[in-house]
Amino acid sequence: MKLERVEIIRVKLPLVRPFRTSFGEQTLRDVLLVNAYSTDGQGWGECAAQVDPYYSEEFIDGAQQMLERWLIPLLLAQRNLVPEEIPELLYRVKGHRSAKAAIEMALLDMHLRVKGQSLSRYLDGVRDTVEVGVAVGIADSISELVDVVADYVADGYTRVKLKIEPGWDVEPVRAVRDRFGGLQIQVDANAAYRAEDIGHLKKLDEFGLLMIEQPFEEDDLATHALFSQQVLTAVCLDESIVSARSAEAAIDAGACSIVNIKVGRVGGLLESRKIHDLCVLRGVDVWCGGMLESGVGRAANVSLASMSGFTLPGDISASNRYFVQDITEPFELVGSCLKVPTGAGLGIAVDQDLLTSLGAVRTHVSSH
Ligand code: OSB
Ligand code: MG
Repeated sequence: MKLERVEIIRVKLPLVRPFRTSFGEQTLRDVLLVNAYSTDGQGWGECAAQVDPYYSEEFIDGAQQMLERWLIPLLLAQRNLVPEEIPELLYRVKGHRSAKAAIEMALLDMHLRVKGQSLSRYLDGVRDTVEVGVAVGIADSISELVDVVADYVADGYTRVKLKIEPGWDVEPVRAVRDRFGGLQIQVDANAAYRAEDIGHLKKLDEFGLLMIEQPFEEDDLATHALFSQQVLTAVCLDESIVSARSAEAAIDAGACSIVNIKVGRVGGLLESRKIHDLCVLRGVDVWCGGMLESGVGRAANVSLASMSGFTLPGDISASNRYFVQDITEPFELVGSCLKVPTGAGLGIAVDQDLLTSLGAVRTHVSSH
């Protein structure tokens, strides 16, 4: 296939509830979509980068620059684009993984739409529904947190992830555990702790958590390994895992026993598949993380999570947990699961009229 032009679309979607983590609070999702066109058809991708460079070094305006100036021109110059070769073509550009993931997603979607094959089928998915959970932000008070969790439990969620930070950890977790005995609970610190907090974090062992996600800094495998030896709860890495190679290094170092796979963080669906395959080989559980995606990125996440190694519920909640109105058909909770799209490619349609009415800003990139 020959890439002819790409449209980058930016649109802001307000969140139904502010989302607070150790690195800040978000009240809206600043969405960047990529719509790629070839002679054969078109496809969609979404960039997972956030507004601020607080989760990782990427930020959404920087990702747009990267796509416009470097990544898309590089791909427009190819006479024959084969999706499997995209990571190698983009390798020359250092980092900027979520920008790379966005254009790779659009080209895979385009390729699979032409082939008439779903992304799940392409990835050898084995499930037609996937178990999901919900990520719960830091609240103003413990009673407010318990109320928010109660709403999600009423919706059907059976697994919650509580965001923690120093000063908001043992007591909020205790309150949720006391109130919801059978609920699966895990916590995510987004790298907010240091080695001297190990003793304190070990107090979380009494709550039977599914895992503790990324307690320490992203480049600090040593402290994660030390902590893993001392804590009973499973340690999961998010920010530290940026490639299959870094996943292997983390596993070899004993830094984690669970890996969170995020398409954007690792540079695309193809690298995500590599990490999945590695973890299956090494007996490490994986699950699909989320970055507050719209229906486009959500479709990719649900399809990825249909692969056999995704044995833990993903941070892939129903659309209405994030937005009043999504820009695709909404993903809805069925029990505690989402349905895997079966249509070709991502299996979703983007509502172009809605994008326009929401004031979407479009930038065209082509070689002429
Ligand atoms: O650490 O998993 C994270 C959102 C933005 C940046 C980082 C993270 C998150 C989430 C959101 O936890 C999970 C979701 O999309 O539901
Ligand atoms: Mg995380």
